[in-house]
Amino acid sequence: MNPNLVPLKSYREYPPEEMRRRARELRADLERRRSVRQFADRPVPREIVEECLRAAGSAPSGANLQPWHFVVVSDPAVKRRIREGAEAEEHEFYHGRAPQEWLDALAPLGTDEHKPFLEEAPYLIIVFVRRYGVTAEGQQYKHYYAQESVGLATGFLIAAIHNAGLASLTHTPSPMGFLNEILGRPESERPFLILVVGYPASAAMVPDISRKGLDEIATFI
Ligand code: IYR
Repeated sequence: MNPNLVPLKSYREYPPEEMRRRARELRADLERRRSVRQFADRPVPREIVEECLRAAGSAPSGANLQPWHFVVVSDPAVKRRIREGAEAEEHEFYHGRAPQEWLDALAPLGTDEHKPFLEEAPYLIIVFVRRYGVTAEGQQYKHYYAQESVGLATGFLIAAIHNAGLASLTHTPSPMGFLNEILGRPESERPFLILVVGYPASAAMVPDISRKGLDEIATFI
């Protein structure tokens, strides 16, 4: 097949000073983002979530196969079932499944098996990896770098939600198979994570953490 190429029209170059300013401003704004575990029950307009999902859907992916699916849950009854499923798994995790080293690493965060935010936040976005594609005719085809691609889309989503002025939490009860059942997703899809989305509670507390400096995370050669 011949490549199907069109001229690059969307690229914008900025003068160096503007480039510096933009790089600095986005860095400073992303540094303000914190994972939040206490949410207000204030509603969030659905269009905001839709726009953030469109941003996520613009992420690069292996062979542009876009191997992601996002299930947006606002129905209180479904949120409750997800909370129940997650808390059952988390109970196992905190009372036996997790090695002590893992529990020690989590201790500064103050997390436990109770996950009220799964009912309190207005939206749960369950991100699924489509392990393979299925055509309209039911033919299966391979996805490439599916995990990596969905990780990239999730990063875009988290940044878009932050940029819109909302808080989020990446939540990964393990194992997450119960989400397929509750949400009616096929065996071809694997839950990647739950993104909890909403306004932070007015008295929300967050762990007192810091980020590694550039010297620690990057090497220039
Ligand atoms: N899934 C558990 C444990 C947990 C694991 C990691 I890695 C974290 O960064 C935070 C929590 C929970 O949500 O409590």
